[in-house]
Amino acid sequence: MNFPKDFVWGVAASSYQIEGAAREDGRGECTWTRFSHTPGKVKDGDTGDVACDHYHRYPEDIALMRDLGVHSYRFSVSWPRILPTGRGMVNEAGLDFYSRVVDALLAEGIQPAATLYHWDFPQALEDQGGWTNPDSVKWFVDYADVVTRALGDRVKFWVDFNEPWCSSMLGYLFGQHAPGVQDAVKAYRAAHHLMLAHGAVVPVIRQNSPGAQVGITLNPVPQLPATSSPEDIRLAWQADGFANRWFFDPVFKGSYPMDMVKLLGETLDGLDLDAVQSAAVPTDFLGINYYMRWLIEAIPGRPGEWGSTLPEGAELTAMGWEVYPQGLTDMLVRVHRETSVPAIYVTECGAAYPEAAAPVNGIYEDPKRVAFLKGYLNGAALAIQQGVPLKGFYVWSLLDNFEWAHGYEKRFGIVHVDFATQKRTLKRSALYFKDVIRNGAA
Ligand code: IFM
Repeated sequence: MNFPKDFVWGVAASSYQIEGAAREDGRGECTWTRFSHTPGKVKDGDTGDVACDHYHRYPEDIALMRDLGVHSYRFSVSWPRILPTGRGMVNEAGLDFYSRVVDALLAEGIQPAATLYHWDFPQALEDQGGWTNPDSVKWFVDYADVVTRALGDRVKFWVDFNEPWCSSMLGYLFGQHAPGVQDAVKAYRAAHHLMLAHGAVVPVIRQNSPGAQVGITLNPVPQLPATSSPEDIRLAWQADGFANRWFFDPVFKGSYPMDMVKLLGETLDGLDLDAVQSAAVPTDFLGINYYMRWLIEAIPGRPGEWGSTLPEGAELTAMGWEVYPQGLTDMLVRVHRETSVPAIYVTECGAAYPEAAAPVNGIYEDPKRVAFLKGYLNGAALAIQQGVPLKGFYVWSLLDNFEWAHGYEKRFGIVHVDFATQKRTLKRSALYFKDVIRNGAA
């Protein structure tokens, strides 16, 4: 499958997952530091304190990117590294770190693609309610203003939020992510403020970074009925409302889906739902992070409740997510059909697989990841053939890293990291991706 000549090939990562240096050079505490240091929250008690030590090793990591030939690197900025208490005093050392990273990327001809919020929220602001506090909109815009003023002359691709579904629902509803709250009212408040913050921040980024492309990254998950029963079909649409439409509708229509508003009822009490109009601010692109689909089935004996299941014999990654590349094609086509966004980027796609025992001739063999990438890249190419304005694809992730509540056990990297020594070793998938980039074909 061939890709357009100007297609952007990239790798992606995020601050808390790779940087480490959690207490260095004035960085403030983030919710993930607090959460991961709370016993029982993260597998094996792992934390991001050191992670891949990218804070010190970024020159080596950028050299790896250069050798692979990637065009763009999607990284995120750590809010408490810039503003240790979330607002007020700016930590110049934090800004300087990202400035050095950006300069080093540009020196290698790699375009920086910066995400402003990939989940490392300042703990000092969480103590004031975090995203459930209406002031969070202003806190975020002020932080974004500082970052985009400092880097906006050189960074010309900005993602404001990464996966607001995860920030609100995993963080405040299911409690699997920091800050570990389990409260539906708070989750929908957080989601609402994230949407308002998106609407408010886009013009600020545009002002500070003239000519930049600005967008948001969502993580749509196809919600398909497990059977043709009317109840499964009805519940799959509800699941779609929960996972997809609750975020897509604000961003592209300026409203919440009415069926969900009715269903959620008093959970939404006190929210000015009409204010979400402001989230439908024009953007230059939409980022899609794509990993899985859910098959929705009614739970017997619990009317109106649904769960997700897997097709018989499904091939799974180490996360237990089904390998189903057609889902990417279908989702890209749907998003293109239902929104007017001029460009779409896959800002993350990749897979975790168990670590190979040892490298052979200096390479970790990871045939399943190679097959995964091939399948999903073909899925992306099929979407382009169907008219989707897909402009780039970022593999998640360059390095094995801190996979949130799973700690270091789940390895997504195309480059292996030995966390005891910090040695980086290529996996076969990195070489495969290098060929894809060189040939413009998967
Ligand atoms: O590691 C995460 C990333 O931080 C956000 N998107 C999904 C990835 C894999 O779970």
